[in-house]
Amino acid sequence: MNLNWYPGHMAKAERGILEISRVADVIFEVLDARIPWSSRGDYHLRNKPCILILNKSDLADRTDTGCWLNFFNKNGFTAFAVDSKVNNSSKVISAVNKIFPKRTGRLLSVRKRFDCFRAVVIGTPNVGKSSFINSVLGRRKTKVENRAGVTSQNSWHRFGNIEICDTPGILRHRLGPEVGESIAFVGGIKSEIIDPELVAYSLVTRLKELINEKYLGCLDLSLSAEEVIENFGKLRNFISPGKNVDIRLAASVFLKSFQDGKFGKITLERVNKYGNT
Ligand SMILES: Nc1nc2c(ncn2[C@@H]2O[C@H](COP(=O)(O)OP(=O)(O)OP(=O)(O)O)[C@@H](O)[C@H]2O)c(=O)[nH]1
Ligand SMILES: [Mg+2]
Repeated sequence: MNLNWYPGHMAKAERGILEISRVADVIFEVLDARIPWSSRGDYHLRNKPCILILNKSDLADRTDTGCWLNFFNKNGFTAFAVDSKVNNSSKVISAVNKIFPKRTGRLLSVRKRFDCFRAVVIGTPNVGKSSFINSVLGRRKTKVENRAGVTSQNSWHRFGNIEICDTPGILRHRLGPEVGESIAFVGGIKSEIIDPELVAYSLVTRLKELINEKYLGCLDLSLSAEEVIENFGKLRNFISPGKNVDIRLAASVFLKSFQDGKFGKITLERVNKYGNT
């Protein structure tokens, strides 16, 4: 699958993140819990402390999420899992307290306008950065949509004595094909620049590698990727005027169904393949 992973505006967005990190006390890097490896940016943002947040944990396999948290924690990160559909303020306060035990305790209690703590939220497009900020603020302050590239500029928000900055999603410059595929599977690459059929076939292939059972819901994984998508289209009655299955539509709906968790809680990357624990 050959996609243009790195559209021109990404270089600008990446420079923007480097610039904003200058004023950060801490970076919150939001990952998609279904692809913790591929959604990691590995940016070196002025050596600021970085907290990893495995978001969309409600859509990921609970055991895999536990393994990834162990892996990251063992490798020196503070990492925790969240579902941004619920309030996450206490998780953020305890993670920040862990990194800055003295300073934050004082900052959170004093609540003075200029005595604040700055957190910059970064991550791959569509991982849920803006949703995560809303879940910390307890209010819908940032724009959230289910597509990559919704946030186009930095915006600061206040939560007690924490100032928290939302930023546009960024993609790493050199993505290997497998990383790029993973990001496409969870909707992190603009739909205009992907071929839904190729992405859907690759996703079926990934699911076949991961899942030992023959069936995943209505999907018979013993069939070829093309047959799985064709059958999915037949089941949904996506028939084009020539009486054939509308494969493009079937592939698009298949991807959306996976992204919305309709096939269950599935993590697409296992820690034992990527990291030595
Ligand atoms: N199920 C579930 N959906 C989530 C969660 N967090 C975010 N979403 C959904 O994911 C989609 C993207 O969320 P955003 O917050 O806009 O993601 P973003 O990272 O800010 O995206 P960009 O600004 O485009 O980079 C939206 O449809 C959210 O409702 C979560 O924890 N669980
Ligand atoms: Mg956003």
